[in-house]
Amino acid sequence: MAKKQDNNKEHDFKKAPLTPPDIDKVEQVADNAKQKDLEYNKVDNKNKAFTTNKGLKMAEDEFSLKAGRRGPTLIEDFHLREKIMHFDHERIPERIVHARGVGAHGVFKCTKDMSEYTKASIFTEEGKETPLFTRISTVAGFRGSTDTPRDVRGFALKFYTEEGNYDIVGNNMPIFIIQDAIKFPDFVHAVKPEPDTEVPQAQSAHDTFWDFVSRNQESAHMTMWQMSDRAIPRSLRMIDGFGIHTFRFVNAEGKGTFVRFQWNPQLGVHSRVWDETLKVSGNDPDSQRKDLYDAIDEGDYPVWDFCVQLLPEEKEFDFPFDILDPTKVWPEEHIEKIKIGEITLNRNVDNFFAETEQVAFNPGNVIPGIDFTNDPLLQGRLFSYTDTQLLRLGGPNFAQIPINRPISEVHNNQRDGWHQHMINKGPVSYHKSAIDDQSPYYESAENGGYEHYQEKIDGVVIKDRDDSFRDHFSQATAFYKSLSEVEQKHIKDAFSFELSKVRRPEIRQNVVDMFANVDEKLAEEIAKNVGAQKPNAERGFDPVGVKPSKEAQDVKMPEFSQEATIFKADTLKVGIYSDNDDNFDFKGLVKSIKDNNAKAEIIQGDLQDTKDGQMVKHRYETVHPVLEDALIVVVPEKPSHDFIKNVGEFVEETFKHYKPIWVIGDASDILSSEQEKADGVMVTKDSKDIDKFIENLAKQRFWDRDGSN
Ligand code: HDE
Repeated sequence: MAKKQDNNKEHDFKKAPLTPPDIDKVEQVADNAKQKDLEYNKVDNKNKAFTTNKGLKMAEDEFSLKAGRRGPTLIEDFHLREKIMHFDHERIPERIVHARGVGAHGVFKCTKDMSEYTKASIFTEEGKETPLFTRISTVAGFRGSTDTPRDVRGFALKFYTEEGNYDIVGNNMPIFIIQDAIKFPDFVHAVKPEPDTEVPQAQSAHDTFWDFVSRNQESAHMTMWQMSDRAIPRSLRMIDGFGIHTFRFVNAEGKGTFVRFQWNPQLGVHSRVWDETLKVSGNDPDSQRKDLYDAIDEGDYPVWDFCVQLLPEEKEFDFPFDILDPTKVWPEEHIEKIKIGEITLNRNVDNFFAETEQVAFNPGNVIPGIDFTNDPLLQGRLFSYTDTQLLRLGGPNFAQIPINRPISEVHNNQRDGWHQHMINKGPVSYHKSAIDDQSPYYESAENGGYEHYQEKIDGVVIKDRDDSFRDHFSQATAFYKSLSEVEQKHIKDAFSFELSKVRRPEIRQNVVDMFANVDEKLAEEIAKNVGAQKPNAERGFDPVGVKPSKEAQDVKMPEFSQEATIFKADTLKVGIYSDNDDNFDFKGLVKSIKDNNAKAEIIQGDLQDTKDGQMVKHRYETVHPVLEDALIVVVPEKPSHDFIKNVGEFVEETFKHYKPIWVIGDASDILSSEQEKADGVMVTKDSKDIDKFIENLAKQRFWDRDGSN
């Protein structure tokens, strides 16, 4: 008999039943006001009676109401109509950019009191924790596109502070492709699939993108980053985040300080190689969202050091670049980076649509102590995000959606609109009023009311930008020169790949001419690969720009080379390629890998546990070697046909992508003699040499392997 539901019982949302793994997580964030707030909307259908949306219990949900068993369906079937109506409206417009993304909850912990510079409460008390939600995305692809195109990653943060929501809507690269918001639609039209054919999907390797780049030279610096390894991250847990724009900190005395934000992963910044990325895309288009989801689920919470660069207002004009220019970094050589906090992602979403899809970021969401500057790109963004949410989320009340609503109270005279959830009481919805004691009342700045920074502005109304924004090449060159040889080669290869896909030869020529202004040799090598003539920097220089000064070009930015990043074995995945019949001590090997904080995944012909009881994660057919960070081949005494048939591809691919290989047992049929001698390849009789292997794993890539990186 069906269980009876007690409808008279008051629904206590706070005591909504939790499944066992969730209880642990809720415990960890028990002091997290946003998690508690979200509990109010969580629904668990387990052991509940089926109802319509109006709460009517239904006896079944499989047949529409008909006139006769073989007859027509009746319009009075409210249940059918409700269900189909809801289904017909399940989709909302995807984001025009950053459509594909993954969300996670976390916490920001302040590690340094910054009250000298800002009164923003999240930055002024050491040890204070603030709940946050993040969404990490690709830019160009549609919502259903692959996770691993060559693309920038969006990295948006929503801090649920006691003073209201504060958003930093950033990217994994420190600069942007244009300087002025008015160009954004042009850029996006150029990079998205071409409008006549709607191809290519999630790729910049096509004519319109490169045409845009070569006709808009402010894109030079960002394009160099986009062609760098940063655009093909190993994992979303291994990317930086940058606020990009120059913002303003304001302290309790009203003094302003220019500030730029960035957050750096404690796992280091790591990338894939291009050939590997292409294969990952085909083999697991969801690889990066799964990677983040699994890490959080398994308790491997990713952590970022949250840092600022500060610049006193008096020093605004002391640099060879304009500090408001979003196509320029603030090199650490000029302005030091200070760690002020940590971001930890520690909870997955419960529902992708409700949280990740409906979250609405806006760089205009600020709190007292944070203000804007005249960065012309930022100014345009302040308009765009509210506008886009209005369409995407279907009305002006999107701030009431659970993932978007603040943990602080909301009181104002705004009323009505689609999907209004607040039931405001009383007759007053205007200011000023003698009824209700002038409520809601205004709060002074001293008591936490937001007041805009009183910047003095003096200028003529003009459609132009300052000459200080016109040097487009110096930092592009400085970035290139700051990279290692391997990284530089990857940039050359990326340009060559992309331009080879450009059908119009004149665009290829325009691009190499333009990039000869970044580095002549680089441009020449690309030109050779893509059938262009010897590049001509003069021809490729748009005289709207100014030539870089020597001072600007000579700046060093070693902080952006991935050679200088953190290297650890933590959370990296080791594929243990082996045979079902083997008597090997898998248990011991798996344990020692785990003891070093890495992951072990046994790969065999079928999913039967190993003889010593270890779980087999993949079959040879269901995992591609590109999805593992390193390979251990456990060679059995009598290898099966299947083992021999597949081992070649695993070794080849892992070797070709410069990753560690360890053959345990007789390697004569497994490795060529060159492979056996190569860097990062180990052959041993047994699994005792685990320490050496872990060292290799932490190193991740052995670029010297064949000279063809
Ligand atoms: Fe965005 N951007 N953007 N953008 N952006 C959007 O807002 C826009 C820019 C960034 O995970 C849209 O809700 C304009 C810079 C991220 O939900 C839209 C300009 C940076 C996300 C929009 C820029 C970003 C967006 C699309 C030029 C890095 C995803 C859907 C002035 C600092 C947020 C939406 C998420 C999303 C407009 C430039 C980052 C249309 C007009 C610079 C991470 O409002």
